[in-house]
Amino acid sequence: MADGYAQASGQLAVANVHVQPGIANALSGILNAARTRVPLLVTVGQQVSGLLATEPFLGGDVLGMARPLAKAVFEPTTGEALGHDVRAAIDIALTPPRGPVVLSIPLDVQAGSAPAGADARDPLPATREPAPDRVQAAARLLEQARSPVLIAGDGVADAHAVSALGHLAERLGAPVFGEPMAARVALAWNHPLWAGQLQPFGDEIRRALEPHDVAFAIGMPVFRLFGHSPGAPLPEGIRLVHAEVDPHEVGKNHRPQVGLVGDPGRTLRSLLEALGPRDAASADRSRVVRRQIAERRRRARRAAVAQLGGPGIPPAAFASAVASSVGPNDLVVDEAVTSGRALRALICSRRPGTWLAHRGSALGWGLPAAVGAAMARPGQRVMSLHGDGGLLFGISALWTAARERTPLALAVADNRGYEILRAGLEGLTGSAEAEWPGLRLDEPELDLPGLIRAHGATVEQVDHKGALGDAFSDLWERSVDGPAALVVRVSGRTPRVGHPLP
Ligand SMILES: Cc1ncc(C[n+]2csc(CCOP(=O)(O)OP(=O)(O)O)c2C)c(N)n1
Ligand SMILES: [Mg+2]
Repeated sequence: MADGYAQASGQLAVANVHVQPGIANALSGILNAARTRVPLLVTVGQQVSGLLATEPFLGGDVLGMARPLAKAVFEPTTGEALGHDVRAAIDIALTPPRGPVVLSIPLDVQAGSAPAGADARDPLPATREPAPDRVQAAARLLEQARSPVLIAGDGVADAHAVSALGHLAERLGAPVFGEPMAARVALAWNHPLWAGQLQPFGDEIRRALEPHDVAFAIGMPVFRLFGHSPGAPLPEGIRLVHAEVDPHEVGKNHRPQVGLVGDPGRTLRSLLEALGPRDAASADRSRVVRRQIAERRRRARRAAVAQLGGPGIPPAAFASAVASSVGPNDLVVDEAVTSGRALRALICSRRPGTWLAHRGSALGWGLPAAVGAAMARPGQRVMSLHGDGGLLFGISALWTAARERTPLALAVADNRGYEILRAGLEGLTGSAEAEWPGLRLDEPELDLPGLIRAHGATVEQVDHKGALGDAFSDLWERSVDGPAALVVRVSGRTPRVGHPLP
């Protein structure tokens, strides 16, 4: 919930959890926040310092548990140290690359006198400029490119640099791909140079980049992959410019021709300055690229529309109903896993601030994040998209939304199982027909409407295509002053994911 609140407000959010069991429970949320670079302060109670050596109930090595995931961890032993550590924790969480910081506070420190002068100061500004000679080198490479391509990560939206990215794409006449598993919108999905999101598999990335001779990746790791695939993600001979705020990422997986460490907004502005006005070659290229992208979008849309038929409510029909019911200003928080896959092709066009997605991979992020986002943006309608499996990991957030009367529309794609795992096993084994144990949620069948109702939300269920449009309008109407849910009984399988192991 704090994660969604921080993402939707653009500010630090604070979550407080109960001693060692609380941090154990919070680790998946800390993992999600770390992967999406969400600024969180997680405070956790700790046993009385003097008891810790005796391994008491509820206390222990809280920092050791959080250290591999959190950006930093603190456990002050005095009131003065507490004041210092709170300030340091907030600064670290908010300094790009942002992330969760854990502050464990022993009970005796909590009960001691309040630290003096603990007011937080303004966070450190993200003003880091990339080195000017590197900017010049990157500009030369991009200028001489026959066919440049841009790949934009979540860091672009984090740095409020989306329009600068659009200017660079126009300046170069280059298509813009989104990084795999992006959580944010790096360029409006209906921008004529937006080429769509890369898939998190090396061979699919390579195929997308193959026509190009220079790739400029900004605000992202190059690349965070989901699974094995044959060959490397970068085509042979392509030259890479990698711009990132985190120096650890530059050259970690692929050595760039030019590495730029700095704030993505400043990097883009410096590059645009170094490049100067657009030349005729870029303008020509831009026309060709726009045509190619428009044609590719038409093809993707046709392919998605072809999946709307068939018995029951296929996953694409769920996505299509969402695409039709969501307005340009509504915020979509997407953990629909397989059932949301066709959304982009079905023109649910999104611009920055209207879409958040699951990047951390610890299930159960979506519903709580949507509740937090709705609290942070009281004037904006929020729709949470969920699979039935993931819903079970975070359903208690619905009770909080009911209690706080948080307006929220929850659309659950109920395929009665963990479809992504079946599709992934099909990818690994090549077998579509195998029945894998433990992937179905239908024996006994879960009473999802009952479960939702028990948490204080209104709920309807829909199981035929013809009723979808009205059901989604009704969902928005029911969600005006509290949480409302629609359970969509989705049928049929989704395409395989991934490849067999070598
Ligand atoms: C905490 C956690 N446990 C297990 C997983 C593995 N996992 C990823 S997706 C998924 C199934 C999701 O099911 P559902 O939300 O119904 O979406 P569907 O795949 O059916 O579209 C599972 C179990 C995970 N990502 N996180
Ligand atoms: Mg499911």
